[in-house]
Amino acid sequence: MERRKFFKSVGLLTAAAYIGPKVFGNEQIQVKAPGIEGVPAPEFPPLPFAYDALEPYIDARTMEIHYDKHHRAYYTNFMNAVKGTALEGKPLSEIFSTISKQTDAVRNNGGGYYNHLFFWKNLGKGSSGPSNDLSSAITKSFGSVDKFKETFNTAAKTRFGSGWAWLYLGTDKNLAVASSPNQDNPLMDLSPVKGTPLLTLDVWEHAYYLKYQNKRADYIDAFWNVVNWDEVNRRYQQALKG
Ligand code: MN3
Repeated sequence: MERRKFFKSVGLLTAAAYIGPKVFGNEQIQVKAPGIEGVPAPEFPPLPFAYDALEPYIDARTMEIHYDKHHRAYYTNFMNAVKGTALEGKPLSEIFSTISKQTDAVRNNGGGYYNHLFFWKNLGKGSSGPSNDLSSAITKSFGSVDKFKETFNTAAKTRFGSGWAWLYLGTDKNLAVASSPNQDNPLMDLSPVKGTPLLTLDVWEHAYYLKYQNKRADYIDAFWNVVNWDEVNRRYQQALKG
């Protein structure tokens, strides 16, 4: 089974369920559902592709440091921040819905843990593009798919300092684009933009500096070559039901 289809069939709702190991070609990886929509995984979840899978658009060295150092630190610090508290074992969506009452450690590291899990899953090569349903919704909200990309690019380019760009389904069931500072996201109660995230891009310098240095715009343009639209389409269908 092709890996993307495998992940799709596994779904994300069985948060801590152990599924692996599975062999994909020559590559053996431990597969666990990553807890994006459930409780935090008991172990740091695997990257769903090899470090060099997104070359040349996102280089292997950046992916390795980004996943194994930055993301892992958010995971570890988040797990330590909730250990022994009422938040331990709670679904991330529930924690985010009361994040204004939590510590900075929970907000920053919980956001960092979740946002990167979410980001990895919307990266990959070989998907064809938005589904007919998603294309129609994009056209309704932005005028066209190209205009949507321009809007998203502007949000990503103009986020001052560190943060994320998002396509999300708003509470009015319309698509919208926004950026968030630091490790905030549209699931957080204190976020000025609220909704169900569908696609994200990390615009922290650690996400692109080794290859692109100060040229954030070039990294943003390259990103469109490695969007896993199959995952974005799946999230859209799921968000409509939610
Ligand atoms: Mn990052």
